[in-house]
Amino acid sequence: MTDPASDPAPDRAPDRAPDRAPDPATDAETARPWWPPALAGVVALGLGLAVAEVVAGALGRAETPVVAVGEVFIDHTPGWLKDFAIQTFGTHDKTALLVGMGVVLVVLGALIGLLTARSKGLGLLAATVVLVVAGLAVNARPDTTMADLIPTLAGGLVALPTLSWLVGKAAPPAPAGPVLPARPAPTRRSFLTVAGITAGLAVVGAGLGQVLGARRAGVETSRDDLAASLDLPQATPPRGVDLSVSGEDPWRTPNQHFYRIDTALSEPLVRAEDWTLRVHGMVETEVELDYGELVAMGLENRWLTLNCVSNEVGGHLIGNALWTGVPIADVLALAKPRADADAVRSRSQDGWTAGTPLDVLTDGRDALLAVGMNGDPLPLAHGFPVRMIVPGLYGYVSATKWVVELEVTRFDDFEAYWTTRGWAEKGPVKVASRIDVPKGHAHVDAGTVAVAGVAWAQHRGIQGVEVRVDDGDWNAARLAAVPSADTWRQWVWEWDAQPGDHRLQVRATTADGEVQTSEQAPPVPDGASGWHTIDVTVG
Ligand SMILES: Nc1nc2c(c(=O)[nH]1)N[C@H]1C(S)=C(S)[C@@H](COP(=O)(O)O)O[C@H]1N2
Ligand SMILES: [Mo]
Repeated sequence: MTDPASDPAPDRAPDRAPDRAPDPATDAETARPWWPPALAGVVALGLGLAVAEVVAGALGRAETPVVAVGEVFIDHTPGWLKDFAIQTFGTHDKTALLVGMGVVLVVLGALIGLLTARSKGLGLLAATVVLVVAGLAVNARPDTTMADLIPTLAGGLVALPTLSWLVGKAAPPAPAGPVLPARPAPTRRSFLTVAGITAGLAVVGAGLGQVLGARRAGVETSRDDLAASLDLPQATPPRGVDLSVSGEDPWRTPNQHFYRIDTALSEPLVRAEDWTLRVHGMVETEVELDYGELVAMGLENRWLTLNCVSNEVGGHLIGNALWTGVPIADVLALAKPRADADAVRSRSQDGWTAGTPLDVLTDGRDALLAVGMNGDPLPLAHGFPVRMIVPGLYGYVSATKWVVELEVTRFDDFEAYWTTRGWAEKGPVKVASRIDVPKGHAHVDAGTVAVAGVAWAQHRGIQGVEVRVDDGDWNAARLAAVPSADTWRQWVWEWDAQPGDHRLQVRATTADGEVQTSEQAPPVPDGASGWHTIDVTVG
């Protein structure tokens, strides 16, 4: 394969059993297991990626090759695949993507290792192509500069020589001709080398954890300081909102149980001290606020229910919390939107955008730039330090997390993140209801059975919920109290359950008289509809 002079194999010839006739063909196969070069490729790639992570951590950059490729993948995922991922993995869709990327990386590393063993030139070329693709992915992310390429380059600078060296150890060049005996399999030495490298990798990985941890810790500290200084309220639910039917979700969703949906593979890490909000576009005066200035405008506390347009009928991509924040209308008023504007394009620190009707933000409803959630500063995953929350609109058109920019504009002049991917430009919440108790396909005892759940039509409110059994008459459920029209509302109906298989259905009516439609629609393009229906067995 390469220069035979570099092969020290002849020295080893005496090790060989003297009675065995040299057979280079079979020796080449038995003496060289396929896996050492493959493992070498995986280790080299892994080391390169680890180095990139560490360098990114040290530089305070979020765009590592893995994150960038993952995020580019997310941004280019067709709608149907995103829906499939959310349906299949729910809020674990990111874990699924990372596991999938891990598998692809292992296979890629192995293939590059094997290729390098066959031809060093081709192998290194393939590795370089991977590096360039990673660099292009980083470059494709919004707001990246040349400096964001440093982690990827550093990873490549380590991975390429490691690949060449490790594969050389794992698969030494073949003997030059049939007269030379094949050298014995270098399994022990290469194994030790690989093991050593892997151990080194583990150390690097631990270092990586430390560095990234430190950066995250800076943001966590910023958050802890605010927990002490912001004077957030106790998030005690008002009286009468919880019917406390066993098996039902609590009316107030604890932060750690609040669903999470976003396109960020690594949470944007923004310290409150570094945060600013720019309000610009079709305004009389551009405004820029820092965190202290925002909070000084006056904090309000509002119970608001947030849900995702991707939620299926009966789904759980919905939560209710006490949000603390400043009315968006107050901030917009500082900038004075021009009369011909009709939209606000909000932008997150990682470049995600939402388009919200300007009239919705200024019609007096409790649309907030929120800093607190259930009495705590916003959790990192829910948009620390500041996010938007607008009662009555799905999250994808209104609930921008890690928000840093409000651009007053016109719907005719832009498209927001999900609008370019087949979702509706406007996303008012559809009236919906869900049966939580009993569970679908449950077996329950005959007699009185509490059928219970929630209904929502944020900003319009729920005035009635009805349940029916086996296409029979509709029965009015008892409704819990609510502090405003902006939250979901619990309901319960006592069912005199007779033995047999039964079908339960629920529908809600809004305070302004709209009865929830039976017409089934999928989440795309503007939210699911239809009655939640479950089958239970009584006996
Ligand atoms: N920066 C950013 N904000 C975002 C998103 C996102 O991908 N990036 N997703 C939106 C969507 S689709 C929803 S449903 C809500 C979810 O908010 P949560 O994760 O706090 O529940 O956030 C919205 N805000
Ligand atoms: Mo969403």
